[in-house]
Amino acid sequence: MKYELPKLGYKYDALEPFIDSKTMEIHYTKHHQAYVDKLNDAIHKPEGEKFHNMPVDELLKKINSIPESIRTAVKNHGGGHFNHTLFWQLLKKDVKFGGEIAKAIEKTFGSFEEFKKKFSEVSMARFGSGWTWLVVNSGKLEIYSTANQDSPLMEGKHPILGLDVWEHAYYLKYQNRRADYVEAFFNVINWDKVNELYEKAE
Ligand code: MN3
Repeated sequence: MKYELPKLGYKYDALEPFIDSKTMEIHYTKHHQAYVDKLNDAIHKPEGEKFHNMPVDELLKKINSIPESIRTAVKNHGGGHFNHTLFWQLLKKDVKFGGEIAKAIEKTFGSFEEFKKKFSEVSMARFGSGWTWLVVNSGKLEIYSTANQDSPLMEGKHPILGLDVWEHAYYLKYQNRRADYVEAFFNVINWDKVNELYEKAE
């Protein structure tokens, strides 16, 4: 089995003006494609044979049983493939904040505004490249950040919302202004998808 770039499901300009068309195109066709290609290269080495037909989320959950010679490549590129596949599905304009996840966020963080503040602070505090996550960890909501393409799945956490804070995700439009990009992200969160993932994660 070869890992493949999943269908995006919307046009590159669907998230304008918050995430621009050119960034979407390059991010999806170049960056995500490269993670897919390099994951295929790693897993198709002889020592990866046992793992050939394993879905990418399973690879990440079992990262410590992957042979050491290919483990870093699987972590980086498998993580990149999984994280981006999730990220594309989490983006949509004009979706209302609501449902069970809204209740859980208000209960955990006090209010939507407090949640947004914490999520933004964690996004700004990531030095270099990484992701900000809202995860379900042992039944509880948690905001935290991972470096590089590390996935919450590797720690047994269930990601239900994620933000790519690598410069490649925002530099064309926002240059060094990560805070503006994070603010813009809050206009394109697909809360329906977050709700679906939240209900499955419980
Ligand atoms: Mn990216």
